[in-house]
Amino acid sequence: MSKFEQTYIMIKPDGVQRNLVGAIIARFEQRGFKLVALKMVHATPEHLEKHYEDLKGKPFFPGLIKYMASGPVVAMVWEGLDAVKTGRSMLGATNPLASAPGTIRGDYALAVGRNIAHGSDSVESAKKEIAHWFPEGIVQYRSLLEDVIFELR
Ligand code: IDP
Ligand code: MG
Repeated sequence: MSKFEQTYIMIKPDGVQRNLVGAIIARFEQRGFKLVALKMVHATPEHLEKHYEDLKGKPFFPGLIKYMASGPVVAMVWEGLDAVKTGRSMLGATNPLASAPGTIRGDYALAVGRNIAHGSDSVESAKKEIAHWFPEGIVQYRSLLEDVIFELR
């Protein structure tokens, strides 16, 4: 297991349709995070209901599942210092109207129900989400940039 935290980041169907996959990946790469898993999936409603099980009962839940199942998503795991919290701050607020410019949602989105990307909200949910989307496991490798990006010694 790596000494660094991992977070589950997912480009939602609107982000894929709008050709934002490369731009979003570039932000995580440029920030200094290491990509340890990546795939495109057209998820089933059942898989998405499990991913969003904490939101079952919310009035927007059926619409959320329909939106997320409407097309493929890009599922990723990014690793690095404080990956969960920093991933969330790079995404911006849930409602893009409240997201600061410079964040992913603040730069690319306008509607809460079409907010481009997902990021885990805690280390515990990151672990659950990574296991849910990558049951096959993630990739282990040493980034040669680690010595440059982090104060390891
Ligand atoms: P998060 O994605 O910022 O963690 P959550 O509260 O976990 O926000 O909600 C999950 C997703 O559900 C949001 O990203 C958004 O796509 C959708 N959502 C949240 N609140 C609303 C709403 O009030 N209307 C429509 N969709 C919503
Ligand atoms: Mg959430």
